[in-house]
Amino acid sequence: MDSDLSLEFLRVVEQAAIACAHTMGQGDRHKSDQAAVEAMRRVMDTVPIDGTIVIGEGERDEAPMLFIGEKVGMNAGPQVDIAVDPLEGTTLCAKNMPGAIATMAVADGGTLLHAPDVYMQKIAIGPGYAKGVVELDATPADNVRRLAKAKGVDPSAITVLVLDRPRHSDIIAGVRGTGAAVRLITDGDVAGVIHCADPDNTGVDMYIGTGGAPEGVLAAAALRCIGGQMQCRLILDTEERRERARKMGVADPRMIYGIEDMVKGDCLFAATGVTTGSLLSGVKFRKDVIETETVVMRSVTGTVRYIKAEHRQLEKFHLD
Ligand code: VTB
Repeated sequence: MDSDLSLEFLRVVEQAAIACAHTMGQGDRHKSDQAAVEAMRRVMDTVPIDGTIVIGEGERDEAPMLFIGEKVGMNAGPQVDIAVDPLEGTTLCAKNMPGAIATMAVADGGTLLHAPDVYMQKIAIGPGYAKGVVELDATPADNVRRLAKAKGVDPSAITVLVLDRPRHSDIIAGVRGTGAAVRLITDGDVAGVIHCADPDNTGVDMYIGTGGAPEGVLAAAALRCIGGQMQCRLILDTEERRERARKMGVADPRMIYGIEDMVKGDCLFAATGVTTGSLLSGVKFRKDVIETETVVMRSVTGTVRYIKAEHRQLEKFHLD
């Protein structure tokens, strides 16, 4: 991870986003996902890395490409762990709703949490707060009050982002009970967590809720680069899930993971907007030009780059 592979991975997420954006609004989320996966896989193999997918499209027997354990890259250069979500928010893309992204994170080999594809409880806030100001096991109301106090504002000035699911009704009621605002999203909690890192622009102070564990590791990689706090716990509520987690190296099924437990060293995070959201603009197909917006973050330097690109050589996108 000493060498800066930002530009290489920029191309990987751009191509994945463009491929699935082509299916945007067609109502077929599997087709959208497949387009992103195939493009990501193809471009990944042109990058000079010896990569292993640790967070991917599923186990070897359930995913044809980008499965957990799959080797990717040119088999040259640094040994890296790779987490991918070629299309985070498949439904958002299929329905042409805001906030779908193509995303990935890269870190030194052996440093990313190998999370099974189960649910994960998550809480996240942005940078600038004392460690532990909010806690996964505190009540949502408590966390709002603690965060408001640390920020020096009334709870009514706090906004909490929550995935709109029936399982979150207590969280939503608890937050609202303090006078704080809840912002609901239908999908896409990788971007959701990232919103917390820039409350002045996004209006979001905190993320609370249960979403996918793979998405949790990707979000942790982003916060490792831009700062912030996160606490997570895998939901291992059946013997089968505990066994799957054990096989991936999870010794304590009740463990609370901080960012450093999920991303143990330096990392790179990249995401391209597929549909326009509050984090990134989506792919735009103009006459003879495709426009994209990508964010690339590096923890080594803390640099965050927003890259707007105009692609003119359209043959390379393999669009029919
Ligand atoms: C979560 C969230 C994702 O799907 O995995 C969610 O992390 C799944 O929750 O961002 P449900 O099973 O309740 O749909 C996303 O929203 C999109 O993949």
